[in-house]
Amino acid sequence: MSDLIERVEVLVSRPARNYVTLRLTTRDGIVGLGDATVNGRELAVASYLRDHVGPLLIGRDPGRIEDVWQYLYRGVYWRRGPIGMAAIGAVDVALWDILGKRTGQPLYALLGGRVRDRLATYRHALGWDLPALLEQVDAHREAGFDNIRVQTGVPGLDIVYGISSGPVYEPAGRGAAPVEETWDTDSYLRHIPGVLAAVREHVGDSVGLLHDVHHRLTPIQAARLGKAVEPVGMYWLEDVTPAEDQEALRLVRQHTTTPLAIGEVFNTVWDCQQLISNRLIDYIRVAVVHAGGISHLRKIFALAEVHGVQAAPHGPSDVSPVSLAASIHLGIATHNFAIQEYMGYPDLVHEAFPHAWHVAEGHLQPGDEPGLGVSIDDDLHNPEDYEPAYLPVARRRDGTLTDW
Ligand code: EZ4
Ligand code: CO
Repeated sequence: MSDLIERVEVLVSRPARNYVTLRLTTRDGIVGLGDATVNGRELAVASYLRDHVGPLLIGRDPGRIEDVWQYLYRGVYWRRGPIGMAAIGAVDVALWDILGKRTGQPLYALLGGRVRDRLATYRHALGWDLPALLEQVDAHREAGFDNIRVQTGVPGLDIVYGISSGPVYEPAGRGAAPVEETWDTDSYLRHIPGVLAAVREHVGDSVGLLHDVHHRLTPIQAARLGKAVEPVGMYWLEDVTPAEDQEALRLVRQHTTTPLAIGEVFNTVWDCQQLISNRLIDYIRVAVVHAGGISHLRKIFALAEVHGVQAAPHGPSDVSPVSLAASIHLGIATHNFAIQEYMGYPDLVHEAFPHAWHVAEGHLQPGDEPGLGVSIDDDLHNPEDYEPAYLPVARRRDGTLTDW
């Protein structure tokens, strides 16, 4: 049959930063793309795809999207985890892309059609001190964005998550080993409520303010922070405690009405089943690339919808324009989708993955090209460019390793 999968390619490349991209081609020449980038573990997922998944896809019907998902998930016996789920997610997205192109429909049309005219997004403002931070906040507001994530330096620390010396933040550092940062929770907790209050004072009431705590607090510290910032009226606090301890959020919840978001490191619905069904969070942050693709995210978001939890996927620069496209199509077609993070990309990334999705009036639009509406400029995906790059690690002042 002319529509079976004929070619499986895994591209490891570095257009400004490392990406792992899956390209499936059918016998009649339809191409589907998927993103399998796991920041700092790129070659592991590339091998998983090349050595173990690719050979199983050749000659398979790309229209059996759910069956392929179940085959790759249940058929492997060793389930879950970021590497396997990113690989399955890449295959799933590529199959949806093929279906869109075969039927001539943009992906959102196949996912049930638009439920909204435009998709809310938020941008990042970062500054070591308040004046630098407010400058970036103002720049985003002038560009038409109403929701802004604010991250800032902490007195006494030299490097802080989410901040860089230049205007563009890239979490992964090039080199053979992770950068080590020093972290001090007490200094952070003394400093951050005042910063968030000052930003609120500056922008007035109509701007959504978000802040990422990056898994660094104990439950009672997180509860204190949540209470302290209640007068600020935050859109959310993100990742206040280490993500694998689902019960931790119950304690936080009992103490504060500040909305809670978590989940960028989750890989399956089973990682957030309790959080969602017990209504311990307000926003679930799973990303298409890291939680099994469009098919699995739809299940997570459906469970969330039943329990009044909203979808708000992770969207840093290490989520490639391919996964971001998938997320935008899903967002425009999913009722309980609240907001899509959009950190932005260096220019070279936009050129390496020409895409129909775009920003219009401070919101995201999927565009109307068939499938994901993303292609690849092969000249900008050179395997020789790959360089090891790792996310940092953090230690407390006494040298103990802590969550980064
Ligand atoms: O640390 O993308 O909300 N965004 C984040 C990110 C993550 C990195 C991990 O690869 O927390 O910056
Ligand atoms: Co985050």
